Amino acid sequence: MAAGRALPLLLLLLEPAAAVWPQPQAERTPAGGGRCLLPPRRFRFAYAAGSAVGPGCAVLEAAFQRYWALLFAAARPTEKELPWGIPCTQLLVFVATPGCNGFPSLDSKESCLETFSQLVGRDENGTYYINKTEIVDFPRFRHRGLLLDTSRHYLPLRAILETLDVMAYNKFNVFHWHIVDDPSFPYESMTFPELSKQGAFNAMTHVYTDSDVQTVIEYARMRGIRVIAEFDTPGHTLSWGPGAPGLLTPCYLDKDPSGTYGPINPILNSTYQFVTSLFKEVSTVFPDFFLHLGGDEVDFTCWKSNPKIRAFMRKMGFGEDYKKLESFYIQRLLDIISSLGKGYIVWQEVFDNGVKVRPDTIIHVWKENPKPYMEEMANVTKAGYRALLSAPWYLNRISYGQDWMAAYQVEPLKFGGSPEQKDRVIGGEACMWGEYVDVTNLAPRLWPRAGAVAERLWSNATVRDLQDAYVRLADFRCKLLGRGVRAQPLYVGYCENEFP
Ligand code: CP6
Repeated sequence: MAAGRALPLLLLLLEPAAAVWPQPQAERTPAGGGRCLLPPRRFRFAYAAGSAVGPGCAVLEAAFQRYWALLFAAARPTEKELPWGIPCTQLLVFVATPGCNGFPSLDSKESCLETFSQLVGRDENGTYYINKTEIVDFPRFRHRGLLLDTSRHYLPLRAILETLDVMAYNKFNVFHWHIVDDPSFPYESMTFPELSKQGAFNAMTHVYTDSDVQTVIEYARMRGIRVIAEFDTPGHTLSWGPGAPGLLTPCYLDKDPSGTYGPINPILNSTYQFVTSLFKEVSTVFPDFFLHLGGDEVDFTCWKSNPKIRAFMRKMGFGEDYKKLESFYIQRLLDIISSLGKGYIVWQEVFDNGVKVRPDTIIHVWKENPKPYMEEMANVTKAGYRALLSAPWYLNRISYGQDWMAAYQVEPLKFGGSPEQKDRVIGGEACMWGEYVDVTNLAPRLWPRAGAVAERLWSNATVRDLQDAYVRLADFRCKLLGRGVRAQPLYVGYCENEFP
């Protein structure tokens, strides 16, 4: 994936159209066909005449270098050029809109050297070639995300960066970083260092320092990928407790505190002072306009057991409806985030519980029951909110057989609703929750299965043929092996370049 702000790519390039994953919007072999050869030592990327972006654009220059290396990784330095055939010595890149070194955003146009790289083949003599192909390529949905969970298991920086590489190969453009949760708090906060000191699995080795976070954001930016951090509250916060005394609700057994803790305590002013300071920091560390605020799976048992919370419920006239208490917390949180100048994404419960949210809120649909997720997509968009789909794309779930097919067959707009409602579906995310995943099995569990989601979100709605997808995805998986990614097999078969 090359620049943030570039045009929908039109590659006019010099036999059967090569397999590209995800499938471009249009791909055609011109009459007469033809092939040109790419001499590794002479081949270069360059800017086309009239391009709004030229030499000095760091994002593109870096992409040129990466893709040159990817294309010719296997070329021997001494390789002599073959005297026959038409050589193609440059790929001219034309970028229609100026601007180059900013951060990608929801409105960025995207252009891809990736497509070009997948069209390059190598013949029996080891000569690189590309068949004459016309490609028009642009995404169907603007938000194509992948969630990684670094709380259930810590993922080393290297594993995150490698995942960003493979995301770019798949044209994913959002890294949803579910960075903290109940089991551990690996985010090293400058304002509240005790959070990771007390809450990380290991405060020396299993933390993300400010420099680590900056590395991730910059590495992603160079690949046209946004980083959206999730600090999930008020539930899923057990690991916050030790480093933030008084933040969590003490649970009671009959008349006495039981020693265990529940969700964030929503009835104390100190809670809101704390979240204001924390999110002030988080919103400057993560440059994306959006923060993910979670809001899912709040367990009311502990709140119900606590006499002070029950007294507060009475005072507020909430009766026995703890969803009202949850909404009370979330609304105050959302006001804080708005005052920090950020937009927010929340899990669907926030919408389901009737919290008053800003009209530009994005609702993240993840539940498969009690309501079918497509009904939820219809409801969310009917209420005027933008929606993100994840419910059918839980890659942490595994089963025997080719489960990528079910993910592939999802049609995100297949719900009853107006065209305006359909326009509010901005995309979706594949989720890799971390309960059973760490650095040892992350790559094979993600790839190529996440590719099914990538194609559904990138390619035209008409691209749904399973047999065709199988052939291209199996081929793409072999390309991933060639690029050093431990992608698991789809089914029976082999690759020319099995993993080194
Ligand atoms: N953690 C958080 C989780 C999950 C969610 N939120 C989750 C729920 C069900 C499945 C997988 C993950 N582990 N914070 C739900 C959004 Cl199957």
